[in-house]
Amino acid sequence: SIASKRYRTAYHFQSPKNWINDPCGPMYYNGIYHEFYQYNPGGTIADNIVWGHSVSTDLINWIQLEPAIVRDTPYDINGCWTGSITILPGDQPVIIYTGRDSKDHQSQNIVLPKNRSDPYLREWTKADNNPRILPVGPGLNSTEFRDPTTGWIGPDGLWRIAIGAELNGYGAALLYKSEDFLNWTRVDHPLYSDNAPSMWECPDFFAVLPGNNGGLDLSAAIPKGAKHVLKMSVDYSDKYMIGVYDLKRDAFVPDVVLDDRRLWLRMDYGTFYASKSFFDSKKGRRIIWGWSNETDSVSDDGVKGWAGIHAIPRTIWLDSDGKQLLQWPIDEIESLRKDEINHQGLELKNGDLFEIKGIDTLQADVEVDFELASIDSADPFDPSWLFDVERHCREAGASAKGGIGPFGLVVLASDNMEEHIAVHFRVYKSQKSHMILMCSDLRRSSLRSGLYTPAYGGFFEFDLEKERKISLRTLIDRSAVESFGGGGRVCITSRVYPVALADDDTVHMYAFNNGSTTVRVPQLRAWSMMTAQVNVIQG
Ligand code: DQQ
Repeated sequence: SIASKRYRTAYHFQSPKNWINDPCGPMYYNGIYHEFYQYNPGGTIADNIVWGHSVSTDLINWIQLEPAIVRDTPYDINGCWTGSITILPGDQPVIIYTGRDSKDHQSQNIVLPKNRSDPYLREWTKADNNPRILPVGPGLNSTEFRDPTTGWIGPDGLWRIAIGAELNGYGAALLYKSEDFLNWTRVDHPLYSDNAPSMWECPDFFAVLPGNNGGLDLSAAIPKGAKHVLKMSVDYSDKYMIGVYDLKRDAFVPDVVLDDRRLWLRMDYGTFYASKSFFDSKKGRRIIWGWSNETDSVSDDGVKGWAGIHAIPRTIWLDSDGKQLLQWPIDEIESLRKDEINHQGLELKNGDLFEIKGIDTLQADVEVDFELASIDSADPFDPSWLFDVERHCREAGASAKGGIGPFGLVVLASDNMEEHIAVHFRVYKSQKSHMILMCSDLRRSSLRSGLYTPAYGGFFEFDLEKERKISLRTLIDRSAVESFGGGGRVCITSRVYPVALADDDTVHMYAFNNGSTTVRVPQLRAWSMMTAQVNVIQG
């Protein structure tokens, strides 16, 4: 159908058809990037999952290969679920993934490339003596035991991995040790666990340096001053903690422990789940991939013939104050830019709507700085908003009149504005400094019904005395709108299905300000984005 073609993203990672979810085992090996992913080869629903496999030289254009791991043994007959890749000494890549048997019991299994001299590593072989790790031992639930991490070497020279689990009913990243990556023993305590009911899916554990966007390889020596990050997928979102890896206790110790999971930091405040990072030895950076689910209906997905994309790979690092992660689309994505437009010295007064013309509004990259002449009229911040930021985005919507803001972008807007998405900021004065609210409001994104259209939002702290400019970058790719606020402090991935887009009507893009304080835009740059070769079926 026409709709299926127009909603299909042009430069995000996806499969030509069928269902995909979690990224699994991203890796750079012998000059090639590999992306593996949860994939249903037979349909657009989450079922019959195998490991899809694609390769790339630039993380933008991809070639889809045959699935790397399929359901052909009793321990994974019900699904080859999420896992990771570790490159062992001697350049030996090894996959560890979760097999799900006919009774939904989960186990961890090892897979090796059949022929390491095949540049694409097309074929993979399951170890004979799988499963390697069974859900046995005190406190475990055999149906909530999955998603092993990339391995790292501990102080005793042994390999470690963490496995997502429910431990005595609480969310946990279990810790396992091994000498040879084949035989594993469970450490008597988890790497870290929650003190409230949950199951942690897809844990990710990695090291970062404050204020340094170079990445660290977890299997190499970790420099002094580095911090560790533990990410878990829980409550439909990817949350993380920053802390230290206490080598004596062999445990992760967060800098801040918050009992209420609503207050935990988030990788992304929109549709973004099951993310996984890897160390890119080609460019010395850490890259994170996340899954962005469709937010239309299951039957829409059937009509489209595909479901699920991966967010644009992002470089991820730690802010200089060590308090939160920053994320930014990998530089490679800029190679798709064309038709640059550039506006300087714009002034947005209360009620102004400035149309951004001259680029493809369906496939675009926009970078804009908002500069505040005065910060006196910022409304006071109420910390209770942090418990439900989406609710606050609904109340303090783009048309509300605040002291400073809302200001931002309106994208994928129909002629009469009946459909539009507002990505905007609002500035509040808090005790210490300023708190910036960033929203991606999807409530008017489509005239269609049956879509999930929340007003996503997150807060970040900002020193407005020091830096008067708040930056926004938004990548628009048909049904995906991915925004990065304050240099990557808050990221929001949104999925949208405007009727105007399906009908091939003209859609518009604007910068706007509805706050009482005038906002200057020292620079606004925007580009059309070319279509990448993403897993295109070779003719
Ligand atoms: N998806 C996988 C599981 C994982 C979940 C199954 C997270 O291994 O826990 O497709 O999205």
